[in-house]
Amino acid sequence: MFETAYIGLGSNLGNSQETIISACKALAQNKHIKLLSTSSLYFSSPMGPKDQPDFVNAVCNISTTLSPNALLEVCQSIEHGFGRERKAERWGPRTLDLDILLYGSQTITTEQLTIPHAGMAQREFVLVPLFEIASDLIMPDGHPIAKWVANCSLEGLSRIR
Ligand code: A4P
Ligand code: MG
Repeated sequence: MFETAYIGLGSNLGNSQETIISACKALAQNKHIKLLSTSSLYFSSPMGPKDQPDFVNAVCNISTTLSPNALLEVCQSIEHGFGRERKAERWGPRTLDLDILLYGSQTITTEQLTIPHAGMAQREFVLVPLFEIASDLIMPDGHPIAKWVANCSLEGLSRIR
């Protein structure tokens, strides 16, 4: 069974723009994943500790036969392949972060996974690229994504390409 999922990509160490583009290609190369669309790249001011470089963020839309947990494993192995080291500091700098934002219309709360991704409702660097590629999306609370975008601050966000 194919499910539609949205993945949020973020990077603020190394060549972040190249990393994000390559990570989308890596997702597309998985035989259980079809890459449907990718947003523009955006610069965004760091959420959390401010003494770190700006992030590059994007969102992509995939269709997949992988279960949510299997998709998480694929995402983590791609992060690892791009040199991601997990550090103790919360919200610190990273070469690549892949978050599963939405998986079909499922709500998941397990130790490994929270879907919809926690905090996405307040994150302009998630909502704006998501809106760009899925402007008609109905969010899990039943509201259109446009309403979520209207309710978040767009400060510190700029489209790159
Ligand atoms: N996990 C739970 N739910 C999910 C999900 N939906 N997708 C678990 C992916 N992973 C999920 O993640 C920690 C654990 O979350 C995983 O083992 C997985 O089982 P992580 O990637 O190791 O740690 P993290 O990303 O540092 O932690 P956290 O709290 O998820 O951080 P966020 O929320 O990803 O935020 N500022 C800007 N401008 N742009 C950014 O992209 N990103 C962060 C990180 C901070 N500030 C930012 C940005
Ligand atoms: Mg993460």
